[in-house]
Amino acid sequence: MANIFGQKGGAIVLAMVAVAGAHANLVNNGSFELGTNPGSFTTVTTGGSNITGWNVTSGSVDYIGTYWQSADGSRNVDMSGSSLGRLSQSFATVAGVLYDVTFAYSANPDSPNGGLRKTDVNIRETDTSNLLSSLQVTWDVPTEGNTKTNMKWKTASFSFVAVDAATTIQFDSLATNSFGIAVDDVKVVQAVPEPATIAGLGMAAIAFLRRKKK
Ligand SMILES: [Ca+2]
Repeated sequence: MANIFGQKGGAIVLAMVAVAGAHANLVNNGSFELGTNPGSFTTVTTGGSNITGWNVTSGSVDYIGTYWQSADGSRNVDMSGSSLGRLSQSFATVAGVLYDVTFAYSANPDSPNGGLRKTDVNIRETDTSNLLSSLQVTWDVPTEGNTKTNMKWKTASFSFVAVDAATTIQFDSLATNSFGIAVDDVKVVQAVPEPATIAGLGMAAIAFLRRKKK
């Protein structure tokens, strides 16, 4: 290892270990807290700009305020407004880098019995719309027993490798009109190396520095 790391190399490894885990959220307004005050809730149709940073590119979504509990802060989104909604945002990425996507989800507690609420979360290369990764979440309200005051939010996560300088996250409601999956607290961050890898890097750097002091 000493042959690989010069004196400056060892310092760089230590600096990398120090910043691991501090990657910023690449999604703008991932908790939906910024935008036109929805009050109880506001239906946002295609082209609507009520939700800062996010575009409704098909159908409609409900921008939820006080109508039901949020996972984070005081606003979230029902992916089915008066029709199946599509909500998207493009963000900067680096080709070849692994990113982790996490978000909170529940479903409209007013959903009638029968039929799963469904939403696909698609990650696409922005300029080509090529699909890079996808996750489908489903929710059965009678089974989960969530209510407006206790939404029983869950967390979902998946990963993708970027292929270009811009990537799009796209939520696509699949079921059902007016009663959809609720989403909140959307985050995309550069993946952090596994703890064992970080520890290994740190140990290698420390061992190297100890050798240098002799
Ligand atoms: Ca929120």
